[in-house]
Amino acid sequence: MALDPAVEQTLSDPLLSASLWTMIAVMGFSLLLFVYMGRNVTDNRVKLIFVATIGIPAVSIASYLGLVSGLTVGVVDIPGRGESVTLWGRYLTWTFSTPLILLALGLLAGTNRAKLFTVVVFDVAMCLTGLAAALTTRAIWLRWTWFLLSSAFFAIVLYILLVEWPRDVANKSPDVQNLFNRLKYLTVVLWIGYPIVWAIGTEGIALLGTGVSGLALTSWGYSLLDIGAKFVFAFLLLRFLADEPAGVTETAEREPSVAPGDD
Ligand code: RET
Repeated sequence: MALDPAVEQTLSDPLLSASLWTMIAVMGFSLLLFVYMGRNVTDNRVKLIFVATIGIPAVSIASYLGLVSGLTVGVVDIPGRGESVTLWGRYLTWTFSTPLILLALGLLAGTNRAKLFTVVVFDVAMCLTGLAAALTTRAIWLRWTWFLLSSAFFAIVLYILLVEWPRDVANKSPDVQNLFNRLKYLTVVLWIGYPIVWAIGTEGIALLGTGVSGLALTSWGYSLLDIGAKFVFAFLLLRFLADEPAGVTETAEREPSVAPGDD
Protein backbone atom coordinates (compact mmCIF):
# COMPACT_ATOMS: atom_id res chain seq x y z
CA MET A 1 0.00 0.00 0.00
CA ALA A 2 1.57 3.26 -1.10
CA LEU A 3 0.96 6.45 0.84
CA ASP A 4 -0.87 9.21 -0.99
CA PRO A 5 1.71 11.95 -1.81
CA ALA A 6 -0.49 14.50 -0.02
CA VAL A 7 -0.39 12.37 3.14
CA GLU A 8 3.37 11.97 2.83
CA GLN A 9 3.83 15.72 2.43
CA THR A 10 1.58 16.47 5.41
CA LEU A 11 3.36 14.04 7.71
CA SER A 12 6.75 15.48 6.72
CA ASP A 13 5.74 18.93 7.93
CA PRO A 14 7.82 19.67 11.06
CA LEU A 15 5.03 21.48 12.96
CA LEU A 16 2.50 18.73 12.28
CA SER A 17 4.93 15.94 12.93
CA ALA A 18 5.89 17.59 16.25
CA SER A 19 2.21 17.60 17.31
CA LEU A 20 2.25 13.81 17.00
CA TRP A 21 5.73 12.82 18.20
CA THR A 22 5.48 15.08 21.28
CA MET A 23 2.38 13.15 22.28
CA ILE A 24 4.05 9.77 21.82
CA ALA A 25 6.73 10.97 24.24
CA VAL A 26 4.23 12.45 26.74
CA MET A 27 2.05 9.33 26.69
CA GLY A 28 5.05 6.99 26.95
CA PHE A 29 6.23 8.89 30.00
CA SER A 30 2.70 8.84 31.50
CA LEU A 31 2.39 5.12 31.00
CA LEU A 32 5.61 4.42 32.91
CA LEU A 33 4.76 6.95 35.62
CA PHE A 34 1.24 5.56 36.17
CA VAL A 35 2.44 1.96 36.37
CA TYR A 36 5.00 3.08 38.96
CA MET A 37 2.37 5.01 40.95
CA GLY A 38 0.19 1.90 41.15
CA ARG A 39 2.90 -0.48 42.29
CA ASN A 40 1.52 -0.91 45.85
CA VAL A 41 -2.20 -0.97 45.16
CA THR A 42 -4.04 -4.00 46.57
CA ASP A 43 -7.75 -3.13 46.73
CA ASN A 44 -9.78 -4.47 43.80
CA ARG A 45 -11.83 -1.34 43.05
CA VAL A 46 -8.73 0.84 43.19
CA LYS A 47 -6.93 -1.63 40.92
CA LEU A 48 -9.77 -1.45 38.43
CA ILE A 49 -9.63 2.36 38.32
CA PHE A 50 -5.84 2.17 37.94
CA VAL A 51 -6.04 -0.27 35.04
CA ALA A 52 -8.69 1.83 33.27
CA THR A 53 -6.57 4.94 33.73
CA ILE A 54 -3.31 3.29 32.64
CA GLY A 55 -5.17 2.17 29.50
CA ILE A 56 -5.64 5.83 28.50
CA PRO A 57 -1.97 6.56 27.59
CA ALA A 58 -1.59 3.01 26.26
CA VAL A 59 -4.37 3.54 23.69
CA SER A 60 -3.03 7.00 22.99
CA ILE A 61 0.46 5.79 22.06
CA ALA A 62 -1.04 3.37 19.54
CA SER A 63 -3.30 6.12 18.22
CA TYR A 64 -0.44 8.54 17.59
CA LEU A 65 1.75 5.78 16.15
CA GLY A 66 -1.04 5.04 13.68
CA LEU A 67 -1.03 8.69 12.66
CA VAL A 68 2.73 9.10 12.24
CA SER A 69 2.82 5.83 10.29
CA GLY A 70 0.25 7.23 7.90
CA LEU A 71 -1.98 4.20 8.54
CA THR A 72 -4.89 6.27 9.82
CA VAL A 73 -4.39 9.38 7.68
CA GLY A 74 -6.19 9.81 4.37
CA VAL A 75 -7.41 12.19 1.72
CA VAL A 76 -11.06 13.18 1.46
CA ASP A 77 -12.63 15.15 -1.35
CA ILE A 78 -14.73 17.79 0.37
CA PRO A 79 -17.29 19.46 -1.93
CA GLY A 80 -16.29 23.03 -2.73
CA ARG A 81 -12.87 22.61 -1.20
CA GLY A 82 -11.24 19.77 -3.06
CA GLU A 83 -8.79 17.23 -1.72
CA SER A 84 -8.08 17.59 1.96
CA VAL A 85 -5.92 15.47 4.26
CA THR A 86 -7.63 14.13 7.37
CA LEU A 87 -6.07 12.57 10.46
CA TRP A 88 -9.15 10.39 10.92
CA GLY A 89 -7.40 7.89 13.20
CA ARG A 90 -7.92 10.29 16.09
CA TYR A 91 -11.69 9.93 15.90
CA LEU A 92 -11.43 6.18 15.63
CA THR A 93 -9.17 5.69 18.65
CA TRP A 94 -11.21 8.04 20.85
CA THR A 95 -13.72 5.19 20.71
CA PHE A 96 -11.33 3.23 22.91
CA SER A 97 -9.72 5.94 25.05
CA THR A 98 -12.72 8.05 26.07
CA PRO A 99 -14.70 5.14 27.59
CA LEU A 100 -11.68 4.46 29.82
CA ILE A 101 -11.73 8.06 31.07
CA LEU A 102 -15.46 7.81 31.80
CA LEU A 103 -15.08 4.41 33.45
CA ALA A 104 -12.42 5.75 35.80
CA LEU A 105 -14.51 8.80 36.69
CA GLY A 106 -17.73 6.83 37.11
CA LEU A 107 -16.08 4.28 39.40
CA LEU A 108 -14.66 7.11 41.49
CA ALA A 109 -18.16 8.57 41.83
CA GLY A 110 -19.45 5.12 42.83
CA THR A 111 -22.12 5.12 40.14
CA ASN A 112 -24.11 2.04 39.09
CA ARG A 113 -23.66 -0.23 36.06
CA ALA A 114 -26.69 1.13 34.21
CA LYS A 115 -25.26 4.66 34.20
CA LEU A 116 -21.76 3.43 33.31
CA PHE A 117 -23.21 1.49 30.41
CA THR A 118 -25.31 4.44 29.23
CA VAL A 119 -22.40 6.85 29.29
CA VAL A 120 -20.09 4.45 27.44
CA VAL A 121 -22.68 3.64 24.75
CA PHE A 122 -23.34 7.29 23.94
CA ASP A 123 -19.68 8.19 24.18
CA VAL A 124 -18.76 5.50 21.63
CA ALA A 125 -21.66 6.65 19.45
CA MET A 126 -20.34 10.22 19.69
CA CYS A 127 -16.85 9.17 18.53
CA LEU A 128 -18.06 7.00 15.64
CA THR A 129 -20.47 9.62 14.32
CA GLY A 130 -17.63 12.17 14.63
CA LEU A 131 -15.53 9.84 12.46
CA ALA A 132 -18.40 9.65 9.95
CA ALA A 133 -18.54 13.46 9.91
CA ALA A 134 -14.85 13.68 9.03
CA LEU A 135 -15.07 11.07 6.26
CA THR A 136 -18.29 12.23 4.58
CA THR A 137 -17.67 13.62 1.09
CA ARG A 138 -21.12 13.69 -0.52
CA ALA A 139 -22.16 17.12 0.73
CA ILE A 140 -21.03 19.66 3.28
CA TRP A 141 -24.45 19.70 4.94
CA LEU A 142 -24.18 15.94 5.49
CA ARG A 143 -20.87 16.46 7.30
CA TRP A 144 -22.58 18.94 9.62
CA THR A 145 -25.56 16.63 10.10
CA TRP A 146 -23.17 13.96 11.42
CA PHE A 147 -21.57 16.63 13.56
CA LEU A 148 -24.98 17.51 15.07
CA LEU A 149 -25.81 13.87 15.71
CA SER A 150 -22.48 13.40 17.44
CA SER A 151 -23.15 16.55 19.51
CA ALA A 152 -26.53 15.17 20.59
CA PHE A 153 -24.79 12.03 21.90
CA PHE A 154 -22.22 14.26 23.58
CA ALA A 155 -25.05 16.11 25.35
CA ILE A 156 -26.12 12.81 26.96
CA VAL A 157 -22.57 12.21 28.18
CA LEU A 158 -22.47 15.74 29.62
CA TYR A 159 -25.82 15.22 31.34
CA ILE A 160 -24.54 12.13 33.13
CA LEU A 161 -21.34 13.91 34.13
CA LEU A 162 -23.03 17.08 35.35
CA VAL A 163 -26.31 15.80 36.80
CA GLU A 164 -26.27 12.06 37.49
CA TRP A 165 -22.80 11.43 38.85
CA PRO A 166 -22.75 14.43 41.22
CA ARG A 167 -25.83 12.82 42.85
CA ASP A 168 -24.03 9.50 43.17
CA VAL A 169 -20.93 11.03 44.67
CA ALA A 170 -22.95 13.00 47.25
CA ASN A 171 -22.78 10.17 49.81
CA LYS A 172 -19.02 9.75 49.48
CA SER A 173 -16.37 11.29 51.73
CA PRO A 174 -15.59 15.02 51.24
CA ASP A 175 -12.15 14.34 49.72
CA VAL A 176 -13.66 12.03 47.09
CA GLN A 177 -16.31 14.68 46.36
CA ASN A 178 -13.68 17.40 45.97
CA LEU A 179 -11.58 15.34 43.61
CA PHE A 180 -14.64 14.28 41.62
CA ASN A 181 -15.67 17.92 41.22
CA ARG A 182 -12.26 18.99 39.97
CA LEU A 183 -12.08 16.12 37.50
CA LYS A 184 -15.63 16.74 36.36
CA TYR A 185 -14.96 20.39 35.52
CA LEU A 186 -11.62 19.58 33.90
CA THR A 187 -13.34 16.95 31.75
CA VAL A 188 -16.39 19.02 30.80
CA VAL A 189 -14.37 22.12 29.86
CA LEU A 190 -11.67 20.27 27.90
CA TRP A 191 -14.06 17.88 26.15
CA ILE A 192 -16.12 20.84 24.88
CA GLY A 193 -12.87 22.00 23.27
CA TYR A 194 -12.81 18.98 20.91
CA PRO A 195 -15.95 19.82 18.90
CA ILE A 196 -14.78 23.44 18.84
CA VAL A 197 -11.44 22.39 17.29
CA TRP A 198 -13.35 20.15 14.84
CA ALA A 199 -15.68 22.97 13.83
CA ILE A 200 -13.06 25.69 13.34
CA GLY A 201 -10.27 23.36 12.18
CA THR A 202 -9.68 21.66 8.85
CA GLU A 203 -12.65 19.27 9.20
CA GLY A 204 -15.04 22.19 9.69
CA ILE A 205 -14.88 25.78 8.46
CA ALA A 206 -11.04 25.74 8.26
CA LEU A 207 -10.64 29.10 9.96
CA LEU A 208 -6.85 28.68 9.91
CA GLY A 209 -6.67 27.57 6.30
CA THR A 210 -6.86 24.19 4.60
CA GLY A 211 -3.17 23.78 3.84
CA VAL A 212 -0.54 21.94 5.82
CA SER A 213 -0.21 24.77 8.34
CA GLY A 214 -3.97 24.76 9.02
CA LEU A 215 -3.78 21.00 9.55
CA ALA A 216 -0.78 21.32 11.83
CA LEU A 217 -2.55 23.92 14.00
CA THR A 218 -5.70 21.79 14.15
CA SER A 219 -3.57 18.82 15.16
CA TRP A 220 -1.84 20.86 17.88
CA GLY A 221 -5.29 21.93 19.12
CA TYR A 222 -6.27 18.31 19.71
CA SER A 223 -2.85 17.38 21.11
CA LEU A 224 -2.94 20.15 23.73
CA LEU A 225 -6.48 19.16 24.74
CA ASP A 226 -5.22 15.58 25.02
CA ILE A 227 -2.51 16.59 27.48
CA GLY A 228 -5.17 18.04 29.80
CA ALA A 229 -7.96 15.52 29.23
CA LYS A 230 -5.69 12.51 29.54
CA PHE A 231 -2.41 13.27 31.31
CA VAL A 232 -3.56 15.92 33.85
CA PHE A 233 -6.82 14.06 34.45
CA ALA A 234 -5.13 10.71 35.01
CA PHE A 235 -2.33 12.14 37.12
CA LEU A 236 -4.72 13.93 39.54
CA LEU A 237 -6.84 10.81 39.87
CA LEU A 238 -4.00 8.34 40.41
CA ARG A 239 -2.11 10.60 42.80
CA PHE A 240 -5.19 10.53 45.02
CA LEU A 241 -5.81 6.80 44.62
CA ALA A 242 -2.25 5.62 45.15
CA ASP A 243 -2.71 5.62 48.97
CA GLU A 244 -5.99 3.72 48.63
CA PRO A 245 -8.28 6.17 50.46
CA ALA A 246 -11.08 4.47 52.40
CA GLY A 247 -13.73 6.46 50.52
CA VAL A 248 -13.02 4.54 47.32
CA THR A 249 -11.92 1.06 48.29
CA GLU A 250 -14.13 -1.99 47.92
CA THR A 251 -13.09 -3.26 51.35
CA ALA A 252 -14.38 -0.13 53.07
CA GLU A 253 -17.71 -0.51 51.32
CA ARG A 254 -18.23 -4.12 52.30
CA GLU A 255 -17.37 -3.56 55.95
CA PRO A 256 -18.79 -0.17 56.91
CA SER A 257 -16.48 1.24 59.54
CA VAL A 258 -17.65 1.02 63.11
CA ALA A 259 -17.07 4.17 65.09
CA PRO A 260 -14.77 3.67 68.08
CA GLY A 261 -16.77 3.11 71.22
CA ASP A 262 -19.76 1.54 69.45
CA ASP A 263 -21.05 -1.70 70.90
C1 RET B 1 -16.33 15.49 17.63
C2 RET B 1 -16.97 16.03 16.36
C3 RET B 1 -18.41 15.87 16.30
C4 RET B 1 -19.11 16.53 17.46
C5 RET B 1 -18.47 16.23 18.77
C6 RET B 1 -17.18 15.75 18.89
C7 RET B 1 -16.68 15.49 20.26
C8 RET B 1 -15.55 14.95 20.61
C9 RET B 1 -15.05 14.75 21.95
C10 RET B 1 -13.85 14.14 22.05
C11 RET B 1 -13.13 13.85 23.22
C12 RET B 1 -11.96 13.25 23.09
C13 RET B 1 -11.05 12.89 24.12
C14 RET B 1 -9.99 12.15 23.75
C15 RET B 1 -9.02 11.64 24.61
O1 RET B 1 -8.48 10.62 24.32
C16 RET B 1 -16.12 13.98 17.46
C17 RET B 1 -15.00 16.20 17.72
C18 RET B 1 -19.32 16.50 19.99
C19 RET B 1 -15.80 15.23 23.13
C20 RET B 1 -11.26 13.29 25.53
